[in-house]
Amino acid sequence: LSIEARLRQALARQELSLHYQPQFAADGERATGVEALLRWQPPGEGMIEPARFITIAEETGMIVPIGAWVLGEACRQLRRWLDAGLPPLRVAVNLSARQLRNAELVLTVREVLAETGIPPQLLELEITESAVMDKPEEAIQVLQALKQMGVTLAIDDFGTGYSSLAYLKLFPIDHLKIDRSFVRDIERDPNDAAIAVSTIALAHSLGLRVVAEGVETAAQLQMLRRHGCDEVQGFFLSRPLPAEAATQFLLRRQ
Ligand code: G
Ligand code: G
Ligand code: MN
Ligand code: NA
Repeated sequence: LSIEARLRQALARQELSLHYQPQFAADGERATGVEALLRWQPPGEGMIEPARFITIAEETGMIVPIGAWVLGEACRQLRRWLDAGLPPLRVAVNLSARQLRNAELVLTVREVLAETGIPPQLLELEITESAVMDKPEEAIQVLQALKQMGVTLAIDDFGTGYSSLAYLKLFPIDHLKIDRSFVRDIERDPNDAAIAVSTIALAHSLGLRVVAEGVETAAQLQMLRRHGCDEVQGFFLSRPLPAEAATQFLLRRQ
């Protein structure tokens, strides 16, 4: 079977699932949301990480139906959490460039929101800097349509692509996620520290909230907090968890 056919089968046979990585207010205490991360578990095989199939899913276009499933599943999970009495938290879903260019994205999001009845602002869509900068004039229209529905929009992997905050300000973005490559050496490398700190300051001056990803140590967390980073995500706080473990985690942290 081609990988495209295997992916099609994976979707039909429910071999895909989502793991959820909690995000926290910068104090590291209160969970503010989760990022949904795709996993593929073919029967009798080990878990296949997205790094090994996302590119192929994008190239073949399979990311469009897979991405629609991810949007639906993430919102259904949030519905279950809200119904279980958890305080409102955001669920963040990664979108690929291919999805952003697909005419049906806006419709898919509208349908998922209607079906699950979750407050639109609790759905966060993460779009990489390179995906929006690929065809900025097309991206801006899609993002505006999504924003009109009330969803939260985030730029993912910020700092790894080519864009300026001034340009990004033209997009209806709410959050900026500092790429983990700048967080990794934030204590040792003055350049990385300067990039993180000035990104936080500039983002704030433009009215954007900042999420730092890849926080792996207490010292990184402390430094980010000291410089006013709003939210944090990373292995130090929690790894991505299967739905059931994420539920237990969130119930303990509420
Ligand atoms: O979960 P992990 O760190 O292995 O994710 C690797 C990459 O796959 C990340 O860049 C992440 O954004 C991407 N990814 C994870 N889940 C999804 C998804 O549902 N859709 C898309 N488009 N990308 C995803
Ligand atoms: O590109 P994106 O930011 O969507 O990538 C998310 C990926 O980052 C997930 O696959 C997740 O497993 C991974 N990740 C999350 N937290 C950490 C961390 O603290 N350190 C590292 N190295 N990877 C992380
Ligand atoms: Mn992401
Ligand atoms: Na990222």
